[in-house]
This record gives sequence, structure tokens and C-alpha cells, in this order.
Amino acid sequence: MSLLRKRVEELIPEKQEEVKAVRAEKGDKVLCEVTVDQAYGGMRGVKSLVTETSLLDPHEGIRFRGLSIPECQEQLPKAAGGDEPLPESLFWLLMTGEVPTQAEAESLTEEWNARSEVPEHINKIIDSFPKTLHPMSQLVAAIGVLQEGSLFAKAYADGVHKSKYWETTYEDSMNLIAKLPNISSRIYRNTYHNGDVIASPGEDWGANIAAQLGYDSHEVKELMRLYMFLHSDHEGGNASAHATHLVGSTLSDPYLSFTAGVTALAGPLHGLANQEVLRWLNVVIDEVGGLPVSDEKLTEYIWDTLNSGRVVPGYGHAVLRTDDPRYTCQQQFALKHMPEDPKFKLVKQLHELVPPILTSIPKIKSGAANVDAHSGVLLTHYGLTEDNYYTVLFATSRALGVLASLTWDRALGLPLERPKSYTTEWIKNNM
Ligand code: NMX
Ligand code: MLT
Repeated sequence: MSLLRKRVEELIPEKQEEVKAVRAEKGDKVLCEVTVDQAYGGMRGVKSLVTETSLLDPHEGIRFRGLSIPECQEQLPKAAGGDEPLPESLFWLLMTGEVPTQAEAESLTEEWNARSEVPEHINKIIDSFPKTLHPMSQLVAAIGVLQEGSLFAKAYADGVHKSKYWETTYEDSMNLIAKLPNISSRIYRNTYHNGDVIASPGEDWGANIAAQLGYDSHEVKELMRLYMFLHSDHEGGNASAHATHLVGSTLSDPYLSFTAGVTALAGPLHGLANQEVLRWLNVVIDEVGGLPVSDEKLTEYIWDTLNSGRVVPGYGHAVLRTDDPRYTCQQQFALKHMPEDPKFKLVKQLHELVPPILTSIPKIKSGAANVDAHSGVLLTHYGLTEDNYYTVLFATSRALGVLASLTWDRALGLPLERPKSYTTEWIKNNM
């Protein structure tokens, strides 16, 4: 049995007891009341989920199992010669709540490499997707096909006892995560490089993704490790985590549950915003006739976007009320590796100009930069300019968080999610 599975197996009874005790002691405490406005308003601020892997504070940002982004960067094991956390070490942290040793993190590298092969008939199906199909649709379809290998679906059909659901959920999650670099990079190479697919070099997960996209440098491998670490998890209420959890609560297998998360991420108000940001920057550059651009012209363009009933992508958030620390962390990477990049300078300029404009509009709750305001310029700097591919990278990373959570959902026996809805008629007559 793998080191991680053994550790999870040891932790499950403790956690089950802890949850039982918490529910016995605090089960009737009120987390929040829900107003009619919240029911119409996308349930913003409704506290009604339990997710163990991470917690988001509106002013401080995300903590993965209690650790902030800088703390993770300091404490989590890294690749030899690298400064950024290995995604493997973050996954171990999300699964166990513990910082892994270097050997534990490396055991995951080894295990994911061993599980990474995608069956040839599935590769052929992926190769048959038209290049015009959006990469996110290709990803959803590819994972849907991969589902034929679901061990959870097979175990369920064979009548497995509910106390063992977590075991095949864990195995499916590990297999899916292990295969994602092959799948995501195949989609990229098929769509933009005439199907010239690159075999995995068998390094760590982030380095494999970089190499298979076509980048061999230490710097891009570091960027990919950072990117995969940063986008992995954002507590349970964001649309991709919630969709995975909701579909998973029906006992749909991890492959199908994750496709729900991926389709949620494909929306422009969620993960697709990283594509939208790059497009928006490129349109600005075209329209103003190149860089640098004056603050006045840029301000005019921001207002044009708003006045034409569109959002400024990369800004605002449903929970965060200050700059996203994932933005700040990417900015630090850019300052270290590409301080003179003109598009990075444009991102910095926007970071000065957009927030005061958005906060001058009373209905907007936050004008601060979110994670998507930055990621595209980092990728563009190294030549990955195909913006409609960007959300595939976000989704690849998000698998780490939502599949760790799904494993715990099953270990804790969380039930089918099914909130109550009302009609407007009912509210008019009864409230
Ligand atoms: N540009 C223009 N209008 C905005 C923006 C923005 N960046 N942010 C919020 N608003 C509007 C919003 O559309 C809403 O308008 P209306 O009432 O007419 O529908 C109003 O302000 C109130 O919204 P908030 O309560 O401030 O934000 P909400 O929680 O509803 O939405 C987002 C959060 C993230 C959907 C919103 O800020 C947004 O659309 N931002 C731009 C898209 C984006 O960057 N999304 C990525 C988020 C991070 N991620 O990766 O998922
Ligand atoms: C995320 O990473 O999921 C986004 O920031 C959206 C969210 O948290 O609502």
C-alpha cells in the first residue's frame, strides 16, 4: 500500500470520531440565518458546507490546512534546486493535514508517474477531437471517457460496503491526477502543435506538465509547480469545488464528479476569467496601438468596458475583500523572473487603476485583483500565448483540491446534498 494511502487510512477513524463528537456537541448551533435576498443572490455568505482541505478568509486569503501561501512556500518540500513547493507535497498536505517529508512527497512523484499511462484507445479518442473544440470541452470529454476505468463505479456495482467507498475514491483520484499531465498536454499539443505529443520525462508532476507542453527550462518548471500549487483549492463554496462535491454526493464516481468541477471552471466568472484577462489585455494593446499606454487611455478603456455592460476580468471576488494572495505570489514570481516584461508592466498598471474605479461603483463589493488577473502574463512571457488553453491548467491544478475533498467526503460518509428551494409565489405568500 502506498505511503499516502496508509497515512489516510490511519487518520480516518480519528477524524470520524472528531466529527461525531463535534456534531454531538455543536450539532444544534446556528451557523447563519438565510435571507430571501441571499436565496436570490447566489447564496453569497450562506455558511452551509464543511470542507476540510482549506479555508478562505476575506481579508487574508486562502490557507491550505491552516498554512498560508508563504508558509507553504517555506515549509513544503521542493524539487531539487527549486524554490516552489512540489504540487505533490501540497496534495499530501491537503489529504492529511500534515507537511510531508521530502521522501513522502517524492513517493507521490513516483506513484503518479507509475499511474500516469493513458490507455491507447482513449488517446485515440482525444486525438480525434476537432482542433476547433474548446480545450475545456476536450478536457471534460477526455475525463468522461477515462471514467470507464473507474474503480469506484466498479466496486459500487459489485456491492461494496459504504464504509469502504473512500478506498476506491482515493484510488480513482490518484489515477486521475496521475493521468492529467498526459491528458492536458495531449490536448495542448493536438490543438496547437499538430499532434506532436511529447512523452512524459518522468520527473515531478509540475515539471512533467511543463515538459509535455514543450518547455524544458528550469524556470518554466518552477512556474508550473507554483501555478499548480496556487490554483489547487479555495475552500468548498467556489463553483468548481462545490460542483464536484454536489455531484460526488450522489455517489457519482470521481471522474464524473470532477467533470462537473471542470465545467463549472469553464465559466468566465470563474476559471475562464484567466483566458478573458489575456484577451482583454490584448484588445487594449491593439486598440491603443501598443505599449506603454498612458493611465488616461487605460482608465478610459476600463470605463468603456464597464459602460458596455461587461465585467473587468481578473477583478472582484465573491468572498475576498483584499488583493488575492495568489495574485501577490504570482507578482513576486514575475518580479523575480521577468520584471521588464511589458505585459507584466501593464498588469501592474491595471492593478493601480482598476480597484479605485471598481470601488467607486457602489454595487461592487470588491475591486481587488484576483488570481486570474496575473496568471496569463506569466504563461505568455514564456511563449504559451494560446489563451483559450489557460483554464485547462487551472482545472488540472484544481483536481488536487477537489479530489482530496471528495475522498474525505466519502471517508466521513457525507450524505446526498439537497437544499430546499422556494418559488417567488411561495415567498410572496409566506414570508
Ligand atoms: N467588473 C464589473 N462589474 C463587477 C465586477 C468586475 N470585475 N465585479 C463585480 N461586479 C458587479 C457584478 O457583476 C454585480 O453586478 P450586477 O448586480 O449588475 O449583477 C455587482 O458588481 C455585485 O457583484 P459583487 O457582489 O461585488 O460580486 P459577486 O460575488 O456577485 O461576483 C465575481 C464575484 C468574481 C463573479 C465578480 O467580481 C466578477 O464578475 N469579476 C470578474 C470576473 C472574474 O475575474 N472572475 C474570476 C474570479 C476568480 N476565479 O478564478 O474564479
Ligand atoms: C477560486 O479559486 O475558486 C476562485 O477564486 C473563486 C472562488 O473562490 O469563489
